Amino acid sequence: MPKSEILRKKLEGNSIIKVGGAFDVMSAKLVENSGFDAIWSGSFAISATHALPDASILTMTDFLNTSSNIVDSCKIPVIADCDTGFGGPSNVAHTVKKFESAGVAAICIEDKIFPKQNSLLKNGKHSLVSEKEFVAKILAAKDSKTNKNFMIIARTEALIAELGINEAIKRANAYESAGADAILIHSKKNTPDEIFEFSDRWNGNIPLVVVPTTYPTVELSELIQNHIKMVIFANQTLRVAYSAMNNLLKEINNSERISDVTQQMSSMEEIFDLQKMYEIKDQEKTIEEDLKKMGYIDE
Ligand code: SPV
Ligand code: MG
Repeated sequence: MPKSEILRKKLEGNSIIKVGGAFDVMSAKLVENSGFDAIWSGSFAISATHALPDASILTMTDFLNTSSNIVDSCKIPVIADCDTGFGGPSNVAHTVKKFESAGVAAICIEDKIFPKQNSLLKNGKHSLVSEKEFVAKILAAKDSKTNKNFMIIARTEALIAELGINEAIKRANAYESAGADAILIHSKKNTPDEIFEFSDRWNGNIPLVVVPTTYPTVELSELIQNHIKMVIFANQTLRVAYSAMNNLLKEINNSERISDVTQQMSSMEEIFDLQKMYEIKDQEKTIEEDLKKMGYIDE
């Protein structure tokens, strides 16, 4: 079954969908192997791997390359964070074409002004485009897609911009009417209260998606009770990778021998497994047998 169909079926099902954040193929494989439903290829984490700000600095092609590599190596659906859609409606249309043909299951676009800054940046620039301008982007996205299961997740930053619940509801309604397949409602508060007030007051029919980075004590059961259909753990993999590497490097640099840090690392075997090293060995054997049969190698 195509990955876009897998994701759509899951969204129509009863369980909450758990999405793990990834920033490259290795982290995406770990998300998949840990049993998550889908992979989030997020702008914050991918920008961080280039040591660049999450501020529309990397290009559409940079994000596409990462998502496309992940799609090629993973079986579960990939949801690509496409920021503001990299420009106006024509840029969104082009983005949809490229991500859809790369095998991505869904893209997420947000109603911030380009260039955007990360939603959780203190004193960040969080201005929004008008509702009409963002509706035009959703219309362009819908018009450009060819696979009916490919999804457009519309993300409103109304709460990030501190415009209040009424504005968030108004925009979410407009985005649903324009044909969005789901609404991502984002918050930078350290409790889920405004998210739950939003979900309580919203009467739409499409699923709600959240990213609980700043309210991490929220429990899965509370999200379910409050009609949240998808939860994205956007950046925890990036942050743990950063801290694990940083701690290890400090220790190695202060140590006489690397055996001091062996316990903290994966084994070589685990990495061979990830990179399918033994498939190459099997392939070599098959080729050798064929070469023997063909008389190139003596039996
Ligand atoms: C990302 O992971 O890139 C996101 C979520 O868009 S946030 O960093 O909270 O903006
Ligand atoms: Mg992002």
